[in-house]
Amino acid sequence: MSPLQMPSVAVIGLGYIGLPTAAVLASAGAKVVGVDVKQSTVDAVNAGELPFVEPDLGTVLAGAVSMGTLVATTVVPRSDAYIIAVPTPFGESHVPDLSHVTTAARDIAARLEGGELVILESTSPPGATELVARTVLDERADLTDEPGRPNSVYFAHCPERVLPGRIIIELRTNDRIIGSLNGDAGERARDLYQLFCEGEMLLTDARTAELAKLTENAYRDVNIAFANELSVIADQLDVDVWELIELSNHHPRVNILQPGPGVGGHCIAVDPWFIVSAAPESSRMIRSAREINDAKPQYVLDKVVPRARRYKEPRIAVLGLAFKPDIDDLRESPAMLIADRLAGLVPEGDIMAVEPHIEELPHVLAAHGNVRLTHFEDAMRAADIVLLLVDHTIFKNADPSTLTEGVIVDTRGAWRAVPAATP
Ligand code: SAJ
Repeated sequence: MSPLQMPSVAVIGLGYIGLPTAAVLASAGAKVVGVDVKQSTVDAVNAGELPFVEPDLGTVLAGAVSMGTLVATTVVPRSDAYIIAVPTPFGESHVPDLSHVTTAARDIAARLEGGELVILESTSPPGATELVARTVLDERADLTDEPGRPNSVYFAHCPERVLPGRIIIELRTNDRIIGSLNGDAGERARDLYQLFCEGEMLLTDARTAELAKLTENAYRDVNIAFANELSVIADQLDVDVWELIELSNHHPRVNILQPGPGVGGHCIAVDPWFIVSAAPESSRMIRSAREINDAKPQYVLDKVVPRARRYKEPRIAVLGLAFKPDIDDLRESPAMLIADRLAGLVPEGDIMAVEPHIEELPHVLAAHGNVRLTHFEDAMRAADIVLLLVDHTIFKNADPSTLTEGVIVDTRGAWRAVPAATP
């Protein structure tokens, strides 16, 4: 495509997905306007600076901003295509909250002239793309979703499936599911994503695309729940779960994932609830998996707290706060939840939180008064109890037997000699 034929694209929501998508589209030459409600995010992006940590994103962003193909603003502009990448949290009783999506749809509606493509990228429950279309058309009686007319608007759902820490590479190489709601919306979306994505473009309808994304994360959640349930069973039967899984995984058709202190992050712990909420009677296994994984932090506490209470003033090293290894992301982290509850349950304890990827203790932990951010070696030297919650490489490479004489609770199997299965 020549620069003159390049589409203009507005990306609504400059978070973990919207910003990288805007940056790779702009570096491919599209004229991109990133939109966010937060002025500080808009200012950072316009200065070519990253509002959060993600490998390689800084370079792509700075390049696009200096080329002039990416600018950020708080107001939705007129564009050929719109990508909605706003948060879709769940509210009371795990019911999805689509208010950010409908607000974005209304903002977009005000700019449409006919002929545009509106893509929903946010992870969404089945029917959300239809909701976007309905919201737009309710606002604008002069537009239609009947294809082929000058006043037609085209709607599609293209869920993101990138792994935090590998977003830029996976945006460019992962296959994309593209769900069309009307006319040739799918083909139009495919042409847009092909500007930066070398993966296969898998065209389907919008509902299937919505459910496919949720299915992927629910599948992983169910598999982790199996490992977590197994770890509790093995404990009861006095069997080493890590050895058990390692041995079972030698079977050619068995690949059990790794147990841990629970499931964190903003995706796997959230998305399965969207399926449960859409089909509550039929989602028995998916719901149980969520409950099993959500119960794991309390199981860990039930192991640690009685041990801590044997000491007058227990010194407890809590290793790791992030939601998974070698990242700084604390969102929905089971390790954070455990550290927070532990500090409350053992008020006389000295809780030494070790998280090499952050510089300041999160407010929720600092507020306890008995939690301090501590260097790994210092915490190991001083601890009566060592509670390993995240298998950061720095922890895995240490030899715990030389570091402490206290009690070790290793929730990740990081200090086992037996190599673990690939998670
Ligand atoms: N975990 C375990 N045991 C394991 C594997 C993971 O306890 O064997 C835990 C991790 O410690 C972490 C949580 O699960 O707390 C989730 O981590 P993850 O690496 O499995 O996944 P996320 O949340 O970083 O990213 C997922 C990915 N989805 C799948 O692998 C199916 C990613 O591709 C999605 O794009 C992302 O969710 C998303 O945005 O939906």
